[in-house]
Amino acid sequence: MRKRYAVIISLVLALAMMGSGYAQFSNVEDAIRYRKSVMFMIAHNFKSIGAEVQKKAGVDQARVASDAQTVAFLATLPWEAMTTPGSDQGDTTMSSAVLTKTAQFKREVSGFEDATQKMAIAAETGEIDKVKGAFGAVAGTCKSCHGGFRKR
Ligand code: ASC
Repeated sequence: MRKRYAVIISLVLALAMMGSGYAQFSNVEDAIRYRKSVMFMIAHNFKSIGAEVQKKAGVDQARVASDAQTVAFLATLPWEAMTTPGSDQGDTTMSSAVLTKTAQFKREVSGFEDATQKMAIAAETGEIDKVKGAFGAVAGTCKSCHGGFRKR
C-alpha cells in the first residue's frame, strides 16, 4: 500500500513539474544541446518519410505513419530552448533574429507544427499521394523558417 502511494505521489510531482515549466534551461549550452538533439531527430524521421514516399513500390505504411507521428510530436519540443536568452551565441546555427523577431518566428513555428500534424493525419489514411503532398508542405515550412532564422 505504501509503495502504491509513493508511486502516485511521484507521478503527481512529475506532472506538477512539467506544468511549471520544468524544461526551462539553466544554461545556454544545455538549451543548444537540447534543441540540436530534437532538430536532429526531426530531420532523421522526416528523411525516413521522404525515402519511403519516393519508393515505386513496397512503401512501409506503418513506418510512415509512425515517423509522421514522431515528427508531429517532436515538432512541439525545441522552441523553448530557442528562446533562451544568449543562446544565439556559441556553437549554434540559430540566428539572433529568433530572439528579436519573435512574432514572425512564432508564425513560422505554428506553420511547421500545423504542417506536421496534417502529415501525421495523411499518413494515417495510408494514401501515399496525400502523404507526399503533406511532406512537401512540411519541407516548405522547414525551408521558410531556416531562410530567416538559421545562420547560413
Ligand atoms: C530536411 C532537413 C531540412 C529540411 C529542409 C527542407 O530533411 O534536414 O533542414 O528537410 O531541407 O527544405
